[in-house]
Amino acid sequence: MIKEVKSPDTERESRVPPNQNLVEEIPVLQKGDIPNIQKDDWKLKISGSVEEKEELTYEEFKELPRVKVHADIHCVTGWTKLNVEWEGVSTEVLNNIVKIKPKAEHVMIHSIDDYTTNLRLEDFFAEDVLLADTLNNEELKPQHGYPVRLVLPRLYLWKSAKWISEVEFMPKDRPGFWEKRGYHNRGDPWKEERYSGE
Ligand SMILES: Nc1nc2c(c(=O)[nH]1)N[C@H]1C(S)=C(S)[C@@H](COP(=O)(O)O)O[C@H]1N2
Ligand SMILES: [Mo]
Repeated sequence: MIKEVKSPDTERESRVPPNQNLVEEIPVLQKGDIPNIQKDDWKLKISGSVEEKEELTYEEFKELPRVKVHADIHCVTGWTKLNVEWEGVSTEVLNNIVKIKPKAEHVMIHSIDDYTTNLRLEDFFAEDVLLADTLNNEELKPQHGYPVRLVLPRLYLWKSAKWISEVEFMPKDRPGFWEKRGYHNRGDPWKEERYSGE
């Protein structure tokens, strides 16, 4: 049986965060070109503050326990899409693959297009966070992160890195691509954490 999770924000009475507008289709946004990744060339490194680094192939990733997450998504540019179904591997499963050192408090996600995004461990390991390979019951399309993207439904979508290649556990926080460019370090849409200093 595949585990099913409802992102807690989908149970709110009012599901649209302040100053967001509903869309029907999920827009496609990234900093550059959409990379063309062959699944046999893809690997996921798990590095940084871990006892032993690991590297998963696509085949190994596909054998991990799976989860389905029902969620809404919110982009800092102002759109919200309700009722999205993601499927893949819960971030919690990484704890069965590596032993994370107690000093680790943050994580940096690295992507093939040199995109990065930083997260607190408690956000990264929330129950509705997953490494997704499926969107609305179809294999992820290249423009949405094929073969695997991170999904954090409770933070603005820039935190949900597409085309991920490495999960780096860190004792000290560092800003990622957008966080270096003035976006908020955390990005909670309900608090409108759009830009730093707000
Ligand atoms: N690797 C990578 N992931 C990324 C980005 C990017 O430029 N590169 N852009 C982010 C931003 S700003 C947004 S809004 C979402 C868009 O995801 P979508 O195209 O699936 O809607 O991807 C996020 N993940
Ligand atoms: Mo974005």
